Amino acid sequence: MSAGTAFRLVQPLLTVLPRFHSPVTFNNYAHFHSSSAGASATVVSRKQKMAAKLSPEERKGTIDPLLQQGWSMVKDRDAIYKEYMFKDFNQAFGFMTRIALLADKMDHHPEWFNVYNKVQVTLSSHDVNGLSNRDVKLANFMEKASKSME
Ligand code: H2B
Repeated sequence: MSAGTAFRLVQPLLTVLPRFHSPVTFNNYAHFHSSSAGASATVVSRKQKMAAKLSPEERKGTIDPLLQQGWSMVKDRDAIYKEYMFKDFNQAFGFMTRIALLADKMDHHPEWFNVYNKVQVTLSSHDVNGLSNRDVKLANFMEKASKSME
């Protein structure tokens, strides 16, 4: 391989790599393509802002209503917890599937445990080490989804 060919292959990397250090966005990832026409790369940026930890005022409007719906604060941790019970495994796993699709789209994943018809969920935002509006969004979606399984 000539030096010119090698450079053409490596060059897309040089334009892509600095973007991984962007302070305001994360989850940048790159698709690399190579064909007979040469190599190229496309950067896909999901442009998500860092979630901020909820303020005490924000908690009144968002967490308090969840605490009225069976959610509770986790001991020694800024996180919320709820246990859902379903008719059977099919319902429980159907619920989890619906949640998983949104969670992955949000890049915000629940800590959860399932056995048969029981799903125990803990929500917290690891990047801010506490509750953010992503947990509120996911919890409210869980409420809606669990009711629609009834
Ligand atoms: N889920 C939760 N609950 N908190 C996070 O901070 C988080 C996540 N971060 N899912 C995401 C994935 C991060 O680890 C990836 C690399 O984007």
